[in-house]
Amino acid sequence: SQLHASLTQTTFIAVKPDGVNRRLVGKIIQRFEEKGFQLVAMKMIQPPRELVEEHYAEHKGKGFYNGLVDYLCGGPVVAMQWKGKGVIARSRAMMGATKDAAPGTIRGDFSIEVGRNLVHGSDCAEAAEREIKLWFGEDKINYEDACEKWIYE
Ligand code: ABT
Ligand code: MG
Repeated sequence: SQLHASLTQTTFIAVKPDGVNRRLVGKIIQRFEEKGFQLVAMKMIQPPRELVEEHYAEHKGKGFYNGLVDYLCGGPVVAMQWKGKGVIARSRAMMGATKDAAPGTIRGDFSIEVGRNLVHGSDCAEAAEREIKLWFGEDKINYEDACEKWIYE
């Protein structure tokens, strides 16, 4: 919504194991950087099954749940926090829809199947808070965004 579009937020974005194995990490990160969002935390991990089960708890019991968990813990994941105005909704738009993502979006340009969709992004503020806690713990990472200071001596 318009209200959230002007609000500075932090969201959880992850490049899933297919993205890492297909050498798409740099390209995916580049899209968010070029948009103007700020990368504030990043780590590569092989997520334990319990973490992934918790991450997708809302889908527990659904037909695709076990395959979904296998997929996300089947390889390394690049877990990130991105900050910016309206970043939660805007990054979801940049990723593309869950099914049949439009060309021009990350999923629309680089993925074919719903279960190999390369990238995750929190779908609301509550999810962002929950997922950041789950993947990063309580530690708050925050640095001053001072681009010019790091270009000019
Ligand atoms: P995630 O970023 O993985 O959460 O994807 P997204 O939010 O776009 O989609 P949701 B609805 O959260 O689905 C989670 C994953 O479950 C898979 N899925 C979903 C299916 O395989 N079949 C389905 O019918 C639905 C609704 C795809 C999603 N991501 N992956 N992998
Ligand atoms: Mg989701």
